[in-house]
Amino acid sequence: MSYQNILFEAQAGIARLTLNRPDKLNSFTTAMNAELLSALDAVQHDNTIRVLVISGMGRAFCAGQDLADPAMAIGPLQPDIGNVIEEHYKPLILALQTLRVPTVAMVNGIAAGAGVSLALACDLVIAAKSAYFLQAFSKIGLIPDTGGTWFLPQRVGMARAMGLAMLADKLPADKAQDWGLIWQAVDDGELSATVDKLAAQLAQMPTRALVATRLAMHAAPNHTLEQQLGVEAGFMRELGWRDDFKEGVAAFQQKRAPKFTGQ
Ligand code: T3D
Repeated sequence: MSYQNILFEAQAGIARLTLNRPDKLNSFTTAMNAELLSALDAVQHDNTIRVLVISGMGRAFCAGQDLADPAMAIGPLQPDIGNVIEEHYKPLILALQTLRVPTVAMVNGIAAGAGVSLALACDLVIAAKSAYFLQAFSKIGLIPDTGGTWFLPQRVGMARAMGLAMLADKLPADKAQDWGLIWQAVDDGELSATVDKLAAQLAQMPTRALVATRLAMHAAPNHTLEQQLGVEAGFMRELGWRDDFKEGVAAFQQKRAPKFTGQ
């Protein structure tokens, strides 16, 4: 598929997906949502890819739903935006959460609305210190969507999640790091090199174990400790038969660096 609203490339095990509507702060249109899903599907079916990095072109990561898109039309032709969520945003977040490789959001600038949720749906979020996170929804009479009501309280606790969502204040990247919303805020000039290094590191790691870590962590809030111990046993059972586990143990015993294949 050729893309008009995103850039997508894969090299040396690292896939890079860049939202590419910089003049509209990379806000989501229906067309861009479809391209995102297509790119995620390509990652899912390419065994040579070991990590995905998502970023935005220009001064924003993503400003959420494009408010000028027909999907947000008001008046007689107004669509049911519940359907828009069901048809576009829900599959996007579920595709990211079940992706077979670890994911990194490189938040190069403004993240607002569903753009914040897109970043938070990635496994690791690295932001430029000049970036900020804005729960813009209450300003237009909506609620945090695209997983926002799920991600926010888990990461920052209910008091901060409620404050962010209701008041829609900009949360600077370094404070987002302090609050545990994101993994790391770095100087703007270091963002690209930091993410390149991280992506290269992840691309050499045991891919299936990283993804199982995501799945297990995200399953935990719905489980008792006993249930979660069972979830862990299930993943360990599966991973224990894998090449990467055998390689990891062999490398340890032979006092050498492991060579993981993602299998
Ligand atoms: O349909 C459904 O499914 C509902 C789903 C909803 C999910 C959501 O994400 S709802 C939340 C949508 N997002 C917003 O409400 C954020 C709107 N944008 C802003 O509040 C501001 O742009 C920012 C605070 C993010 C940045 O402000 P600033 O001053 O740095 O930039 P700007 O001048 O406002 O924006 C620059 C351009 O980008 C401007 O276009 P122009 O005038 O130069 O042609 C602006 O209109 C455009 N832009 C920014 N955000 C959006 C957008 N255009 C369309 N949709 C946007 N979300």
